[in-house]
Amino acid sequence: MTTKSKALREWVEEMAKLCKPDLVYWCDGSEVERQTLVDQALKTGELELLNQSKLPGCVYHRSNANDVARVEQCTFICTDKKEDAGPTNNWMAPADAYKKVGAIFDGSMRGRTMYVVPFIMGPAKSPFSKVGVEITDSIYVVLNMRTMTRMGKIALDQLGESDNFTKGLHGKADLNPERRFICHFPQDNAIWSVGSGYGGNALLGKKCLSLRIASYLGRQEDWMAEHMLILGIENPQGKTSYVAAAFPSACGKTNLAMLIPPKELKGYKVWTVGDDIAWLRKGTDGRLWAVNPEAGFFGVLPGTSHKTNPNAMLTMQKNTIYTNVVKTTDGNVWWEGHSDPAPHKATDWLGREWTPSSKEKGAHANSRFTAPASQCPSISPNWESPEGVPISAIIFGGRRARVAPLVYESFSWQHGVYMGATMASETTAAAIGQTGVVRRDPMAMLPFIGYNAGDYFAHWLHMGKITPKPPRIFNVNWFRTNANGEFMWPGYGDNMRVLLWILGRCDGKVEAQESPIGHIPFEKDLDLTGLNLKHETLKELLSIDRASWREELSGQKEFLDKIGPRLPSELHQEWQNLTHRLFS
Ligand code: OXD
Ligand code: MN
Repeated sequence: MTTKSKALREWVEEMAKLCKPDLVYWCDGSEVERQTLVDQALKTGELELLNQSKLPGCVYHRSNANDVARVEQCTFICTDKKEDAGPTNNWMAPADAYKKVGAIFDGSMRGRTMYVVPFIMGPAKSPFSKVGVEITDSIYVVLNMRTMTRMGKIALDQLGESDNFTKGLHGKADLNPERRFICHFPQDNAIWSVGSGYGGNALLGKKCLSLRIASYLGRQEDWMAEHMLILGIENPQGKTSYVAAAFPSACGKTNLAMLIPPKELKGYKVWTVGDDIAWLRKGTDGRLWAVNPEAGFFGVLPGTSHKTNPNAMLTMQKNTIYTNVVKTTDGNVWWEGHSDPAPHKATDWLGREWTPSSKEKGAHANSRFTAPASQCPSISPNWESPEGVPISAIIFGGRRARVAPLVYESFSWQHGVYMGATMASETTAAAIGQTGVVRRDPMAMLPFIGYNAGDYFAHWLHMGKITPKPPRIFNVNWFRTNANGEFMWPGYGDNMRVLLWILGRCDGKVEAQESPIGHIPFEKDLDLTGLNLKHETLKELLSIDRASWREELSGQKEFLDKIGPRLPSELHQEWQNLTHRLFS
């Protein structure tokens, strides 16, 4: 394969000089190439073959035990000035980072092949899309990138002679957590990631490019890169409206993106556009349009079943990479929360013998599937539309036991930005051992904002000003509990009922009641047909507990103060307005 881009050729040569691989291989994205790479990885044990009659085209990968999640403590934004990275990011000066990480890359690919992986984030030829090139020494990474992006020749064709591409260098080196760095150089449009093979750290198209670097580029170019799913809701008359939604991890984003409406809501259908990332820009009609820059799903497995997410289960029946799950003796896969009963005898994610009576869980809590989006039964016919899909509503959400009602709508774009900026989620017992710890996660972007968070909020305000018909902004909470700590809302497919209220608001068809925190539904306006929900429960789900909100106010203030001098004054103003409304 050859590239017409001189800048790309020179950069690859330079990186090869640094990493000193035995061989440099340019990926074309073909099927023959995929097969060759899989065969090689099977030989070295980097991959294992699964049962091809049950799971055609599927392979299995075990991570190094110390390398199973994103590592925020090793993730850096490297800008000339520390203030440009802001208070929510780790910072290193670019020269220091290149020196420190360069020393680890130096000679790290001796005895290995260096794969050059050109890729497009966004549909080919879309005005939204961006070309990146990832250099890596991991076949697992190449194969994941092949599913998660438009990879190979198609990307070189799109790049042509241009030098406008994100330069991503990735190497496993010795997988030593002490020598693990995920560095972003927004001013150079570059990423250096070393010492990890885990998806979020190593698939540079995903969080590194499509969120951290893209958020920086979006600010310069008047668009937004957000940690949001995108879905379409088709009504019985055949009209489809789209929403984008941001939730912190462990709040069911992939499930919502692939929702199947309850049977009582006849004639409605949900179409999946994306489950993790949205790029949004103003369309010629003055609305905000969104694309999903990814081409696949990299989803969490534990808890995924035919009950919780049938579409995800069907998506991953073929051509899927399974990472860190239980592998059965007949080459099948299983994880905690799977629809099938646990296998009698299997190996766990660490390769140890595992039975249902084993003390430890068989699948890692962050075990994953990588599957092509095109295989999802609910994939939207417009998911690769170059102009994207028009967004009617932006939805923020988190896991809040008491504070947030089931759904409420902001008074304005500015108030909606405040709602997003002060978003939070409470930790679950399973994750941390202590329940109810509130973690602020603005727009679910805390680990992904590629620059100063104060400037990021200002950019949100700016986008509202330049977009004549911006989406309405909502907040949802599927996780409200009653006095006994039990969830009050059934969640999953029934979340559709809340989405329909949201669309009713967007279409101007539904009235709402004003409360101190925003517009909340009149009980009669939520379609609860077929749902056995007591009237008192619904009332409580929609209620606002002023005492908890007053406490919440101080948590919000504390967080805003941490953002420092670049926090837009509008957000201080919104805090004051909210305080005033809650105390009046
Ligand atoms: C995440 C993910 O960590 O999508 O948010 O993997
Ligand atoms: Mn995510």
